[in-house]
Order: sequence, then C-alpha cells, then structure tokens
Amino acid sequence: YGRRFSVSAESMNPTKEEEYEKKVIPKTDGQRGRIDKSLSSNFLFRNLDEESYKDIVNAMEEKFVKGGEDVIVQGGFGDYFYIVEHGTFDIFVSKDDDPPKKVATVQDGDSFGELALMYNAPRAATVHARTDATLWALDRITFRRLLMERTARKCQLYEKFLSEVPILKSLMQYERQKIADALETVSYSDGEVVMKQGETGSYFYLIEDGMAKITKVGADGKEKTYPSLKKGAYFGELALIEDQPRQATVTASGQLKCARMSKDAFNRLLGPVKNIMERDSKNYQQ
Ligand code: PCG
Repeated sequence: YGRRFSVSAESMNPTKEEEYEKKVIPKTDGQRGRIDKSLSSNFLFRNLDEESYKDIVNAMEEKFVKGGEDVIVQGGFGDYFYIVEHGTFDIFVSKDDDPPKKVATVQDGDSFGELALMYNAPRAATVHARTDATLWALDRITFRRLLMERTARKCQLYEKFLSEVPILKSLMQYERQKIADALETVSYSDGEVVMKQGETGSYFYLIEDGMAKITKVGADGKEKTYPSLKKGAYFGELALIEDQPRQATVTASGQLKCARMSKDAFNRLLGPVKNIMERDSKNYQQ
C-alpha cells in the first residue's frame, strides 16, 4: 500500500473499500491454523463477516520476540495492533517522574496496541516481553478499516453503564473497556427464565435494564423468593467462582435486559473484583 491511502486512513471515518489495496502477506496452512487458534478466544474477532476475517488474516505479519524486549514503547508512534499467539507480556505506564507502574499482564489469545491506532495518539503504555513470544501484527490501516469501528462501538455502548455498576467502580477505565469488549446484550420477556437452580453455569450477568426475580427451592422442597435485583446489580457469579451448580433460579420480572460475559472472560477480566464478590456472597441469605 502506498501514500495515497494515508489521508483516508487517518480520518476518523473508516476507509472506503474502493480506496484500498488489500494487504496480503502469503502464509502457509500451518500459519493460518495458528492465527485461527489465536483469534478464537478474542472477542474482537467474533461475528466478523467472512470477507473481513479473511482480509485480517491475510494482512497479519508473524513477529517473533525475545524475552526482555519492549514491543511497544510509551510515547512512540502507533504502527501495529498485536495479537499474542504465545508468550507473556507486562504492560507499564509511566507518569511524570514516578517509576513505571505495571497495569496489566497479557498472554495467549489477548491483544494490545489498539489505543494509539484508534485515537491517533502516542502509545499510552510500554509493552515488555517477559518470555520469548510469537505475535501476529496487524497494520494500522487494516486495523482501522476492519476492527476500529467495532472496538469503538462496543466501548461506547457499555461505557456509561459500566461506570455506574457498583461492583466495577474500583476498576480502571481501561479495565472496564476490556470488559465492554467481552459483553453481549441478552433480552428476556416477563416470566422467561435466565438461569435455573441446579444447572451448570457458563455466564455472568449484569442488569442493564429491568428487574430479575430470584427464587430458590430449599431442602424442604419449598420455593422461597428473595429480593429482586435491579439495574446495575449482577448475578450468576457464584457458579463461576465456586464451580458449583446454580444456587437459585433467576426469572425476568417484566422486560429484562442483561449484559452477559462468558465464564472464560469472567475469569480473565474480573480477577480484581472477584474477591469483593466472594466477600459479598457471604451476605446472601442462604
Ligand atoms: P497503545 O496503542 O497505547 O499501546 C500500549 C498498549 O497497552 C495500549 O494501546 C493497550 O492496548 C495496552 N494496555 C493494557 N493495559 C493498559 C492500561 O491499563 N492502560 C493503558 N493505557 N494501556 C494498556
């Protein structure tokens, strides 16, 4: 690709297809298989149409990194977005004269380096390889054309809501952004069951709108109703924290809209608040 694309690529509007020469870096079937595997656990690549997915895989460049190397340096220019095939990276943010502060650790299947590309800003953090690693790098233009909009849209959709969810208050904005990436909205009509006591749990839920009724059948076989949950409340965490069957049945009371997150994402992203959840669950009435 050449200079003539730079204007459209730098504007906030996604670049139009016809102004494009797609980037294609030849790959073996083995490499394609490894990319598929690396992308499979990353939400950003879910539900992409086939054409976009193919363009992304075509444009990716394999990059080997030695342990100890900085892949991204804070303040630098944003050229690539990275997906981790294999390896562990620590992320540091420096502010003023303070020593760099570690803000995150990422590994297989995670991604980083999107901020500078999305906002045309300098790199906001330094990304340091703790181990030897293999990355797939996606150039700025392809990222902006095919992935930026969905990244931005999802963040906007959930940003305000997540900042008002009490359990997530303690998180940093960047952590909430990652959570936004992992959420999907599910709607229920009055009386519909969201989860059933005794089932295996695979999702964690935040209430976006509406009310959820909580009932539980006790050892005596009698059903008891607990206080309903409303907007901003969460449920479904117990089965994910303790690997137990669902301890109660949750039913929509009127129209109910929830944002849900898979067990896998819950474990990866909600580490910082899991202790609080565990502590709070001690207050559940049975
Ligand atoms: P970018 O392009 O600014 O380069 C550094 C990357 O580190 C950044 O994008 C994010 O992808 C990633 N990152 C991970 N955790 C954090 C964090 O807590 N703060 C910031 N600013 N970046 C983070």
